[in-house]
Amino acid sequence: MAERGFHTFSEINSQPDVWAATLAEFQSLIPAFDRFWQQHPIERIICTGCGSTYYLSLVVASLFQALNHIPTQARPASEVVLFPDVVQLGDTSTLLVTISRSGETTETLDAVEVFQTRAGGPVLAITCYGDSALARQADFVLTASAAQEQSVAQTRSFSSMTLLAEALAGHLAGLDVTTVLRTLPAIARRLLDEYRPLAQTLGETMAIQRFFFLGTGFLYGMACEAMLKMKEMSLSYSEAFHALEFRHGPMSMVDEHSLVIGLLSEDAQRHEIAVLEQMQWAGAHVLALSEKETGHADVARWHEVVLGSELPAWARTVTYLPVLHLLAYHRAMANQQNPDHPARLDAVVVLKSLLTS
Ligand code: F1P
Repeated sequence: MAERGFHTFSEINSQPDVWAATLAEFQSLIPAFDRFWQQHPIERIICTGCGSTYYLSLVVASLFQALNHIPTQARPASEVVLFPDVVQLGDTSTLLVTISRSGETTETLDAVEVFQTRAGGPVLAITCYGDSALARQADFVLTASAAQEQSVAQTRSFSSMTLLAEALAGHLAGLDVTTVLRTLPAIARRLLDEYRPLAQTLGETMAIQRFFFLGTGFLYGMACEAMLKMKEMSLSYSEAFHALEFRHGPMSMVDEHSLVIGLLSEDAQRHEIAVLEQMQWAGAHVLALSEKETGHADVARWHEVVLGSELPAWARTVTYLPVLHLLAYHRAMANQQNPDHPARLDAVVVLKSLLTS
């Protein structure tokens, strides 16, 4: 049996190579995707998934809205199945984007069935398994085959499917995505090498007992995913909020045993930093992930990850993850957990179909 955390650690560190392979796979799928897109005049999109892949749906929806100006909403697959009228499934001009690492999660498969029966629109699947049940149900499949994993918690699979979504939204916006995104593997390598010591130190600081992940815009879904990684891998108290929502109640939980992690945007950074400063005054430790230095290097209990990607905000979205994966991994190890097999979790939730009476 592999050493505790072996798979998670190697999957986190393989992200630069796996991202490069994912971009190459995307490139090879572009001609077929263009044909699919031309056949289906899309006016509206619903993105769906479960757990991590629901959080990825939030990211994908924000990308489609901002880059492609297509009205898009993200819903957990169970909501699509159980509350189709609340979701409003639409008609044949609606595209369902289903996201699932395994392509075998019951609720996600059920959501496709409900959508196909009630709306009749096309289904696009984003998955790591091109031979999965979801892939067979879908009209078009984008795969990140190199990102398949042995660990229960999604790391490189999530980031690689994020990359596919970025590439898709960029391509639909008429951008040469291969050129824009080609520096991402090298950026991930640098971030993993440069910030592993910081992630390890913070992960092993047992005086920190609560983790709060804050993000806005494209980055709210990423904050949710980072929160889930911390919870799943290390069984730690971990929550995610829209950055400015944090003042409206949740901040009452902050004390000197808290780490407040800000995934800083460029557009709203001044407001996000004000929240982090307020939490630092309240005694919290702060970790700011930002494209450029924030000028807080000398502030007590303030730590920083400088992304330095030189990419537009949408393309940079995925770069926030690798260091936060390391943070969750090191806290899991310090908590004597095995991040490869988190307690009470399976890699896929397979249930009796929600549609059977
Ligand atoms: C979704 C998921 C994971 C979660 C857990 C159970 O799987 O909810 O996000 O970490 O392991 O499954 P999938 O549909 O993306 O394969």
